[in-house]
Order: sequence, then C-alpha cells, then structure tokens
Amino acid sequence: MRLICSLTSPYARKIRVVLAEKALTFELVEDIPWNDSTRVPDFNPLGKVPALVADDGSIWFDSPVIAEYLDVMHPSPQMMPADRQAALPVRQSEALADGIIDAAVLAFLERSRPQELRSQANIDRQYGKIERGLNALASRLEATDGLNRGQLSIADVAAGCALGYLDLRFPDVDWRNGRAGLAEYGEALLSRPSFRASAPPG
Ligand SMILES: N[C@@H](CCC(=O)N[C@@H](CS)C(=O)NCC(=O)O)C(=O)O
Repeated sequence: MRLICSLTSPYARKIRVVLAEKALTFELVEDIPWNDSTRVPDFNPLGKVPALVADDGSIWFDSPVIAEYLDVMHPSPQMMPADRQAALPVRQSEALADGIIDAAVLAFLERSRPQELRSQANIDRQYGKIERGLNALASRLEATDGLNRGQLSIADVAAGCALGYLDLRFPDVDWRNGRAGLAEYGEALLSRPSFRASAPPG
C-alpha cells in the first residue's frame, strides 16, 4: 500500500494512526498538494491528501473512506462498529472532529494570506466553529456518544488529530483550558505510539 500525504496534514494523520494501530505496513509518499510539482491530482481528482493506493491498484480518498476501506479489508482492531446503527454516533463524532479540522485549516489558510487580502471576519467565523466544535466534542465525550467507548474508534482517532492540529497551528485556542475531560482524553490519545509516530514535524 502507498499513502500519498503531507506530514502536517491532520486528515493524513488519521490514516497513519489507523495503519499503525492495525500494524499494517505501507509506503509513505510525501507530496504537498500546494506545490507546483505535486502529483496528488493523479491520485485524487480533487487534489487533496490523503489518498491511498491499495495493493490491488485501487485508489481511495478521502480520509473517512480510506479508514472505512482499511477497516473492511483489515478488520482487527475494528475502528467502526459493523452494525450500522451502532456506527451512527461514531460517524457523527468523526464528522464533528473532521469539521473542527476543516475550520482550523481554513483559518490557517486565511491567516497565511498577505495582510491586504486577509479577511479577519472569515478567520473569526472559523474560530467560532472551532470553539463550538470543541464544546460539542467535550459534551459527546462526557456522554461517551461515539467517543472513548473502550476500543479506539475512528472518531477517537479523528478527535486526536483535530486536537493535535490545534496544538500545531493554533496554540492560542488553548483547547485544554476549561475542558478538563477533553484535556485528559486528548493527552491519552496523543501519547499513544501511533500518534507519537505520526506527530507533525516541529
Ligand atoms: N475531507 C478530506 C479533506 C482533505 C484535505 O482538505 N486535505 C488538505 C491537506 S490538510 C489538502 O490536501 N488540501 C489541498 C487543497 O485543498 O487543494 C479528507 O478527510 O481527507
């Protein structure tokens, strides 16, 4: 298997964590989709990482689908309940964590534009999504609603990648502050070997 990814992408980190937790070997192909020389569109017409090239040559994107593919092909340890009803809260929590990442990535991109083109209103809007998303994540965690249910799920993986990405790009968000349960949960996730091995370069 080959994983096309950038080393800082939190979506790609989800898949790197899943591959590590399932003890699957793969070739990591680093490709930054923003570079002129990128070959990412050869694998994903949307030009985004991660993309997975399976051993049979099939190509998969985006991160929820790749995770699903890996869970179907390599079910142990299982990251998504096979029962569709039991899977719903896990999918919802994964979507929430992915949505926090979406907002953080958009805020990062906006923040990176030249001052005269930058929209503070857009940055503030994304910060609002991040804050509300974190509060919802903390509530779902407290209710074990698709999160922290004993066996690591794809929602837990997505949550860890969202929190790790905030540490990387938005230390000012201070997601641990006032969210003790989320802080403890996040530390436990980020200290797993699979997360440590996929930590973004500093
Ligand atoms: N929903 C996608 C999002 C993937 C995504 O947006 N990846 C970013 C890197 S963090 C990317 O490749 N951006 C390039 C672009 O938007 O052109 C997933 O979960 O895989």
